Amino acid sequence: MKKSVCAAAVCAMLMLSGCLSAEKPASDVSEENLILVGFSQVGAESEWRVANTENMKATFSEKNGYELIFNDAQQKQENQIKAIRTFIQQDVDYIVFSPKVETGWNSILKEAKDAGIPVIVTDRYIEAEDEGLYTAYIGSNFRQEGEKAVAWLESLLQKQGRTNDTINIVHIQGTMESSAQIGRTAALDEGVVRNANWHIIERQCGDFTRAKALEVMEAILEKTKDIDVVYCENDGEALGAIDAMEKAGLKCNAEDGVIVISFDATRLGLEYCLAGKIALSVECNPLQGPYVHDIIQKLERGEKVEREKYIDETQFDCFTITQKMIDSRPY
Ligand code: GZL
Repeated sequence: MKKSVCAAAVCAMLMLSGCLSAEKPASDVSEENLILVGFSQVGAESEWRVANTENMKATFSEKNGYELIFNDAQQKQENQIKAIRTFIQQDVDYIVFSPKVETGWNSILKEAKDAGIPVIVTDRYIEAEDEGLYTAYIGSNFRQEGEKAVAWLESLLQKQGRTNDTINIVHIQGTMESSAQIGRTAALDEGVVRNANWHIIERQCGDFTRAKALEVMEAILEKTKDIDVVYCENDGEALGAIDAMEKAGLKCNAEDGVIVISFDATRLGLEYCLAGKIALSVECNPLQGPYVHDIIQKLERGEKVEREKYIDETQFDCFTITQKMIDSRPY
């Protein structure tokens, strides 16, 4: 069932203006066959998020058989809830959303379920009181991303003969209660339990933004510069922390400076990796549109879909990254 109200309106307007004859649709894909998708995006807080938005818009284009209604929630869960309710009133074919935080979705998802509209959760996941509230989840295994970062840090410190040295860690967290923050934080906490010489001397929220991370890092540097590692939960935060540390005269370098750990592996983050300022950036893949497209196409054919899909991801470090690798990156 295709409900492309806007497209039909465009069609009517074109007919009235004489630009379109009644017998032929304006484009190859006939308007009434467009799949109407409502997408609620968290915001535009990071390079990662921008790449994710661009990929979703490129995927759900008219030439691919879709009409996309896009909403930017400006980092507010209440805006996402309002947007999803509007999608329901517009009777879209599918609701897709990247949830800012894990909780608080049951009621609005019940409304979508009662309206018979399938919901696909992307990027971050949610706690739902029953499985029927969403059809599929596509995103990243954030705990695993964190475990990759902690394992790499353990190995680096071992190579440097520092397994018995006191390691002072500053931890800059992402948006609190988002699954990306929960998973990446849990992995670090586990690493601290495993390594008695690791001490988290400061833990602040950088909200996945460069500006906030700069602010919190400047405040931390007022208190101490005895820092061995800064564990940032995305590249934007890493850049902000590096800005602050360099302003305070600290060197960011895995061999003889502060070790900066990051996530996302955006092109900008990898350029800092190549410059040796970010020691490690664990990839978090924002190109999720094609995965959502596959799910919708399967649902359109009445086929069963995988309920959870984690996207394959890799990692990049300052010792092995090359310009060629960066140039080949799609985001
Ligand atoms: C992770 C995503 C996070 C990124 C940040 O899937 O939700 O949000 O790591 C982004 O860059 O702001």
